[in-house]
Amino acid sequence: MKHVIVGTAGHIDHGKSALVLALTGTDPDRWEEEKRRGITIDLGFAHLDLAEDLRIGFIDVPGHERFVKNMLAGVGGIDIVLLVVAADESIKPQTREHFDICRLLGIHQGLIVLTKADLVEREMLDLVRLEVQDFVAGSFLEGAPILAASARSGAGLEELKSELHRLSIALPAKPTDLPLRLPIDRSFVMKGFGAVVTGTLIAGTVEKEAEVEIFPLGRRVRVRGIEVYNASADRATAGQRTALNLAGVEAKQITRGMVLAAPGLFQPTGRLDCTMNLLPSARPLRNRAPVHFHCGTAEMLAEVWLLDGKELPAGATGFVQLRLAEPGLFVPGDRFIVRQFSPVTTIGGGRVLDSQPPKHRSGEATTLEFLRVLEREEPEARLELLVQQVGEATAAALAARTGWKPAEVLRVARFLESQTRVVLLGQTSDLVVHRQHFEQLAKRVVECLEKFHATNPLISGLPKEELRFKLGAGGTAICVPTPTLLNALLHALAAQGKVNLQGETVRLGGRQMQLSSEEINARDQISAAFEKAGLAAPTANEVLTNLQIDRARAEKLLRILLKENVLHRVTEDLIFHQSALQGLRQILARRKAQNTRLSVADFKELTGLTRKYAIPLLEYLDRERLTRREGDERVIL
Ligand SMILES: Nc1nc2c(ncn2[C@@H]2O[C@H](COP(=O)(O)OP(=O)(O)O)[C@@H](O)[C@H]2O)c(=O)[nH]1
Ligand SMILES: [Mg+2]
Repeated sequence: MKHVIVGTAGHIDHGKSALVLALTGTDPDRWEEEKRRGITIDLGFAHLDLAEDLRIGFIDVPGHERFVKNMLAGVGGIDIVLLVVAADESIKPQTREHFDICRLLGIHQGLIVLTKADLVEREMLDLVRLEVQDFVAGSFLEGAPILAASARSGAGLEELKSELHRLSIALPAKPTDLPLRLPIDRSFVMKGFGAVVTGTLIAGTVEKEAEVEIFPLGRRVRVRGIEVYNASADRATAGQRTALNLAGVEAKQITRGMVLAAPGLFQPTGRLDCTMNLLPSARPLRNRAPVHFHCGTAEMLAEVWLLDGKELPAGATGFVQLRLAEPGLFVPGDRFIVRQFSPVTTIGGGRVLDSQPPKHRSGEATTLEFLRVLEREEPEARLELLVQQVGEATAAALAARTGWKPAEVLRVARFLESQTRVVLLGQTSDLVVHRQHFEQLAKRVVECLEKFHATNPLISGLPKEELRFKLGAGGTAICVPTPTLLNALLHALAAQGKVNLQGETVRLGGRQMQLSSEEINARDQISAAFEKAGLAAPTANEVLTNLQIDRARAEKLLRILLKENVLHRVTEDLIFHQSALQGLRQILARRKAQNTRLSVADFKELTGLTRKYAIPLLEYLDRERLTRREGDERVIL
C-alpha cells in the first residue's frame, strides 16, 4: 500500500480544517479548546483511502499567525501541499507565509483549493483564480490545478480527490532502507500502555521490539507497540503517520522536536553548515543574527554565522553556519526554516550540507570550496570530500553523515576506489580511507620502522601499539590512527611485502632477524664485561679478544651496542657501560650537595680512579654540561 502525506496550508478561517473533515469524515481539530474557539491551534491528523492501495494521511495545520511554529512542526514530512484560499477573501498574510515556507522547504507537489466557493458569485471566483495564478507564478505550483470547492455543499470534493489521486500515483516510492528517523510531534501517556510518541516516519522502517535511540537524549528504548493510522501494526515504514509505544522511558521526558532514530549511528549536533535563502521581503541579515530555527518538528534558537561576506542581502542565497542553542539530530539534505528573532516572521530557509562541521572563520576559501562541492550533490565528490576531511571513516559513520543508505555509501566508495581516490580496508572492506591519508600513513609506518630498526638492530620488531602512537608523534600532521585502521593498514602493507607481521610485532618487509644465538651470547658478554668493570673500563680490545666469535663479527656487535646506547664512547679508546656513567652522575650529585667545587684530586678520591680515567671522564662531564672547568678546578652544575 502506498502512503502519501498531504498537508494543508493557508490563512486562518479559510476552511482548511473543514475541508479535511469533508474529505475524510474526521475532524482534525481534536482539542476541546480548538472546538470551542473554532480555530486550529495545533496539528490535526486524519486519513483517507483513495484506492485499495493508496492511503492519504492528512496533516492539518493552524493558520493563525501565532501558531506558525506548530504549522512548521507538521509541514516537514509532507509530500503534497493543499494550498487553501477562501474564495471570499483571496490571498492573506498567512497564505503568503505558508506558501513561502513550502517553497523554502523544497516541497514540490501540490494543488490549490478555492474553498467556500458557495459564498461567492462566478465573477468573484474567476477573479480570485486569476490572483492566485499570479501569486504562484514562477513557483512549484505554477500550472498546478486550481479547484473550486465547498466543504458545506460538497461541491468540487470528488474532483479534488481525483487530483490528489493523480498526484499521489506520480510520486516516487520512498526508500525504506535508509536509517530510521522519526521526528516526534506528540508525546503522551496512554493509560495501561505508558509512553506513546507520534510522528511522520521520514526515513527507514521500525519494527515491533526494535531498539531505537531518542535524540538528543541519547537514550535507547524498546518499541513495545506500533500503530499506523490508528491500527496496530508490526512495522511502520517511511511516509506513514506512526504512533509508537515505548518501553523504558516516561512520556514527560520526551518532547516535540526530539527524534527517534536507528541506535548507535547518529551524533547529535549543535552546528550545521547550510545553504540558506533569505526571502526578498526580509531585512538584510547581519552576521551572528539570532533567529528561530525550525527543522523537522524541532524548534530552537540559533545564531547565523555568515561564511561569505558581512551581510546576506534580501533575496540572496549564501553559505552559513548555524550555531544551535541546543543539540539535535539533523543530517545533510534536511530542510529548515528560519524566522526573525523579533518580531517573529519567516525570513528564510535552506538545506543542511554538513551536520558535523568544525567552527569556521569567515571567508575561508577552503570552507567555501568544500561547501560548494557538498551543495552540488554529486555523490562521488561529496563522499570523497567527507572522507578526506577525516582521513578515514566506516561505511556506517559515512551513512550517518550523509543520510544515505550504507549500501549506497559502499557503492560510491567502491567507485572511488576504482578511481584510486580511496582505499577500502578491513575484513568486510567497509573502512573507507582516503588515498592521500593511506599513503601518508603507509610512509610513516615505513619511516618509523626504519628508524626503529636503525636504533634497535637487535630487536626483531616493534609492537603494534607502540607503532600506533609513534605514527602520530614527532611533529607530523598525522593523528594516532585507530587500532582498526592500523591493523587494516598493516595487513594491506604486508600483502604488498612492505612489512612483516608476527603476532603483535611488526618489522620492515624483507628484514631478517639480525643475530644468531651465538652472536646474541657474544653481545651479552661484551655488555656484561663493561658493566662489571664500572668506571674502571677495560679497553675494547681486551673485551673483544676474549670472545668465541671472529673479530669482524665481534666489532659489529660492539658497534650495535654503541648505537643502542648500551655503551658510550667517551674518547677514542675509552668505552663505558651506560650504567657506569649513570653511577658517575649520582656520585656527582651527592658531592654537589656538600660542595660544588671539585679538583682532579677530589675526583680521583671520590671515584677511586687513576688519572688515566679521571681526566677523560672530567672532560666528558664538561661536554655533557654537568661540570664547568674553572682554572684547575671544576664547578658542579
Ligand atoms: N460557507 C462555507 N463555510 C465554510 C466552508 N469551509 C469552512 N467554512 C467555515 O469557515 C470557518 C473556518 O473554517 P475552518 O475550517 O476552521 O478554517 P481554518 O482556520 O482554515 O481551518 C468555519 O466557521 C467553517 O464552518 C465552506 O466551504 N463554505
Ligand atoms: Mg483549522
